[in-house]
Order: sequence, then C-alpha cells, then structure tokens
Amino acid sequence: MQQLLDTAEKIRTMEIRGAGRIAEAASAALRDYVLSLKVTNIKDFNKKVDEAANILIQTRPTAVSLPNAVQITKHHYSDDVAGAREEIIRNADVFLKQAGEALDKMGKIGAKRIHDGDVIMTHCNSHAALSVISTAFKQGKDISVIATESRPRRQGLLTIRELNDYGIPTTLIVDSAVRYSMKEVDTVIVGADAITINGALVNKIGTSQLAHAAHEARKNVLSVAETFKFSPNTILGDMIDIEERSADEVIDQEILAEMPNVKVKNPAFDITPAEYIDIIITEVGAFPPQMAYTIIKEHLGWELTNIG
Ligand code: RUB
Repeated sequence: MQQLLDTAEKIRTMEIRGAGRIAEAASAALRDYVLSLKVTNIKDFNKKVDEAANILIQTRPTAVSLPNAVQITKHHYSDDVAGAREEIIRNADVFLKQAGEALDKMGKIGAKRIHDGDVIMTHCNSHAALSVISTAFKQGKDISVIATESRPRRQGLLTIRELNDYGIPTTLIVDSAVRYSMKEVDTVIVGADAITINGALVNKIGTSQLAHAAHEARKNVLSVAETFKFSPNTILGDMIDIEERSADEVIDQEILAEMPNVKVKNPAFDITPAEYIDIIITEVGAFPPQMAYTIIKEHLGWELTNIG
C-alpha cells in the first residue's frame, strides 16, 4: 500500500503530472498493489482494490484520464482472487502498452496537419502535443514553436527544454502575449485533460483564451488526446470538476497576509467550447469534436443504454 500512497502523493503534488502520465502512473500503481495484496477472499480483494482505486482517483479531480485508467485497470470478471489479480495485471500491462503506442500514432496522424514553414503555438506541457510537433520535425518539416510560459506552475519551461533537445527553434512567451503573437502562428496544438460529450476541451488554464484568439485570427486549433481522455460521465450530465489549487502557487503567503481584502483564485484548468476546436487527434484518427459520443461509445464501451 505504501507504494500506491507514494504514487498518489506524487500525483497530488504534481511530481507526476500531465493527464497521460497521471493515467499511466495510476494504472501501474494499481497493478503493483494487487501483486502485493495478501487476501484470499474475493470480496475482501475487491473491497481493497476499490479503496486503492479511490485513493488514486481523488488525487486530482480534472484529468478524466485518471478515473478512466483506474476503471480500465481494475475491471475484472473473476470470482476468485488469483483470477482477478491476473486480469488486473493484464489490464494494466495492456493499458500501458496502448498508451505508449497511442503517443506514436497521434504523432503520425497529427503531423499530417503540419506543413513546411509552419509556426506552431502550444500551451503548458503536453506529451501528446509534443509527439505531434516532434514527429513533424523528424519528418524534416521546417517548423518553429511559440510556447507559453503557463503560469503559475510554468510547465512551459518543461516544454521549451524538450523542444530545445529536439533541436526545434522555439520562442518562449508569457501567457498574456498569446493574442499579440497570434499573427505569426499557423496552427495551435494543445493537449487535453478531458473532452466532454459536447466536444468541449478541458485543458490547462489559458487554453480557452488561446483558442479564442486563434479562432478570431482564423488559425487552426488542434487538440491531441488519447481516447481515454474522453469523459463517459458527461453523458450522464456530470460536469468536469475544475481543480482549484493553492494560492501560494500564485503569490507568497506572507505578502498575501498583508492584504486582508485580497483573495486569490487559482483554477488549474479551463473549458474551450467545441466551436473553437478544428480537430481532435486521437490514436484512432482525427475527429471533429462533435464526434465525442462516438469515441466514448466505441472506445470506452459506454452507451446511452448504460444509464439506469
Ligand atoms: C497539464 C495539462 C496538459 C494535459 C495533457 O496540466 O494541462 O496539457 O494534461 O498532457 P498539469 P499530456 O501540469 O496541471 O497536470 O498530453 O501529457 O497528457
């Protein structure tokens, strides 16, 4: 259990971050937990697995990849412990393999949307978006990237380091320079923490203003999202919970304490409506956001008939 708690803590404190990485870490943690679980009764086993799953799911509320990965991993049909354990281990191994392959597939599909000479703007630090950008670059396309800083956690600094290591010419801008810089941009490429049933994109705070500025300037907006980032629960009418993080990510607590009339709001994500997104690149193809239901139904096994 301690290992699983350590992983949960790393996700909570963002040592492990990004929707894809969170999902992979949770799936692996659950697999390792059942490997070490010493119970003989299937009821006790299922109870323990559910408890562990809930600990992982509660670490961060927005990235739907996390509950999806946990559900996919823990789902089993066995009525004995050995069989259940085996299924869960297999589920995790398959999930982790497919998640790795998805990055490559999305890279190849998305790279077709990038042309020689393109200037790409990206936000935060998305491995999925970077897979598309680096694939296009490796194909020999002459591209450059404008990367936002992504306050307050400055994940943009991770992005520029990765882009630099690829050898891709990159410009770092502050988040408020997005609209000013949009005239130089051909395509915006971002990741996703969740895609809702109506095709809205939930991603790092600031994504919606970036997409809005791109829409205004008639520039393309691509979101790169594995199918496990689509949210089945939004079919049931659920909303995506937007994580509010601590004020000290934004301002020093001591300075804030000097100003009793001031409070800080620090939402970590925002919602971009489908109308601002041209295409969502998944590992099974490039889809308009309006096809979210089909993806959820065909790739996450959810249908409207599941309700009830
Ligand atoms: C990360 C973020 C990323 C998505 C997609 O937020 O918003 O754009 O998670 O990432 P945080 P990936 O840093 O708060 O986790 O493509 O790597 O899954």
